[in-house]
Amino acid sequence: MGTLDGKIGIVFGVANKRSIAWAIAQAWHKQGATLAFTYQGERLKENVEELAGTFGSDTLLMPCDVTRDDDIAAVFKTVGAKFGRLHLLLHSVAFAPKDALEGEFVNTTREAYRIAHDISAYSLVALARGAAPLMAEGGSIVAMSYYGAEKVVPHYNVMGVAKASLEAGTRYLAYDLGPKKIRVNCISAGPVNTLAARGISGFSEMLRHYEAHAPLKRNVLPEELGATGVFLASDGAAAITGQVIYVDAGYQIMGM
Ligand code: NAD
Ligand code: 0WE
Repeated sequence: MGTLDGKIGIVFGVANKRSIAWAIAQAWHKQGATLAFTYQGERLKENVEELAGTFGSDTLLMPCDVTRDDDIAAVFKTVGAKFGRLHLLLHSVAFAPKDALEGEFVNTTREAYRIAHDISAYSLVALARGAAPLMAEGGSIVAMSYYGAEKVVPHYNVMGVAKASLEAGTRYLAYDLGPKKIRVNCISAGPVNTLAARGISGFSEMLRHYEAHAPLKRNVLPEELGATGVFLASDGAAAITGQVIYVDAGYQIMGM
């Protein structure tokens, strides 16, 4: 007996076993959800195949570069053909060109700004629009955000501006899709050691900073993001939409 028995979901953003998307997918699966996965490109296909394969050899797996409208259309066409409906969608995708995360925000190029917003923020709108017609029984859309959306985190730069757009987009989508009983929320996670975090200089210092300053005096665990993902997907969260839920060991409440 799982909280998500009978639910069908799709997961965007698994790159490897450390991905936040994989932690949430595992938690959804444990609660009984049937899941489909997408991967960004051939480079990641094998990884995702191996992980998704642990849920059964007939797990639906599709390529999807979220900057490509035809990829997105093909994904929802295939989900529609295989399942005919959808209840859950996880957006766990972000990218900004490396240079934009190293120098000063004031030097962000038009192109880096465009790319960061296209991949990290606009994609939620495109995916929600593709999913909505399949969510005829209602649904839950969950996206991953970070504190740099609301306060300055040095070097997070254009990603912080893109996450602010993702969070505002979540509220406008929640308004549009609410009448269809589709909820849209963000999980704002504390730092987690993933592929996207690894390349960041000073990342281990950031983990130590959270340990020292967060009320819980520790970092967040991937399985705790999974548990919050299950809650937001479940009927327990039936009246929660348009929100940003902090899963950050309490760091966000601090003023100093
Ligand atoms: P990750 O590298 O495992 O996941 C990022 C994913 O984005 C990858 O699967 C990658 O393939 C995908 N992606 C990038 N460009 C894409 C494109 N054009 N089309 C399709 N997919 C694309 O790293 P992660 O830390 O698990 O990141 C997942 C989400 O969590 C991101 O939104 C990130 O901003 C957010 N987040 C991460 C942390 C952290 O500290 N790791 C904290 C808070 C929020
Ligand atoms: O959202 C993120 C990281 C997203 C990300 C990571 C990369 C690294 C490789 C987006 N684009 C790229 N581009 C690359 O070329 N996080 C919340 C993790 C993160 O990234 C930071 C952080 C934290 C936390 C960057 C600077 C400061 C803090």
